[in-house]
Amino acid sequence: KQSMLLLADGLASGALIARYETLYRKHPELTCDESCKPHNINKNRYRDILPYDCSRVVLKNAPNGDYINANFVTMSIPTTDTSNVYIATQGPLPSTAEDFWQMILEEECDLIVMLTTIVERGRAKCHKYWPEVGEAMSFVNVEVRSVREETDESESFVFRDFVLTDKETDQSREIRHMQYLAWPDHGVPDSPRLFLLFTERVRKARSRPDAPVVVHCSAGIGRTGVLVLMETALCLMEAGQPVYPLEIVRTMREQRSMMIQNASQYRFVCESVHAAYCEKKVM
Ligand code: PTR
Ligand code: PTR
Repeated sequence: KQSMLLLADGLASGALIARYETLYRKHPELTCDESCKPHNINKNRYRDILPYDCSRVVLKNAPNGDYINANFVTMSIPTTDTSNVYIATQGPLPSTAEDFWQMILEEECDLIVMLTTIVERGRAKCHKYWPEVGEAMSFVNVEVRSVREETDESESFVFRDFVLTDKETDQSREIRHMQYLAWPDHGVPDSPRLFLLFTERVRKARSRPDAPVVVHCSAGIGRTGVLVLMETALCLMEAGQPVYPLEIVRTMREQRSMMIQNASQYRFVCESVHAAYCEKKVM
């Protein structure tokens, strides 16, 4: 409750945003050396958005080397004995879609959250790394089949089901894909209500807390950071723990640089947290 009063005050006075602006966008001591090696450099969608070496996802058995622009982000929820694990990553490029699926295979992910569209304002933001319903995409180690696709009644989200097959063992499993449509990069979602609804659906779709949920947008920092902060705040509230959004951003940025791209995204998510609190009064 105390932390919610602070949050409301900070939003009203602007102090919250001022403090956000003082945070390091990138941890000064953490290196990103792997991402800049000559054989990896073209695997980055943006030259200025690179994963820290210490938390990067290292591929084990990929045909194209062990590098992908992705970081593990672990958010622990005090007193509950659980941590939510995410893999925050960029929107795959045509040349890295295979690495993306290899990562999902190796890390045993069963949920992908996509917060971008394929094209925004005429620019390519993400490669369409999945097949049409009824079709399959095949790589060296994996095959992906799309079995279902549905748009929700608000036309803001698309939900898909894929079947991923490990070609070596011939074992298959289902992957859920949840896409948020109306959320341009550098911007905020159309409405806190829809965003909250989407975040809650993501939470329900999590199979186990320790199975990493893959979250990506175009660069994998701005919108991805907003979603991770929101889910973390909801879990903290449910556990009756205080929510200090700035601390959450700091923790995220120790694991992937620049998470939550700008002050308007930070303001939006703080307002959404406050709105969720007022709706539930769970603390
Ligand atoms: N990188 C600059 C920024 O952060 O503002 C410029 C920039 C802005 C780059 C928008 C790309 C942007 O998105 P789009 O590719 O959709 O224009
Ligand atoms: N160089 C790009 C820029 O600053 O515009 C990188 C970038 C692109 C950063 C998109 C963030 C972006 O948003 P998101 O992480 O939400 O896809």
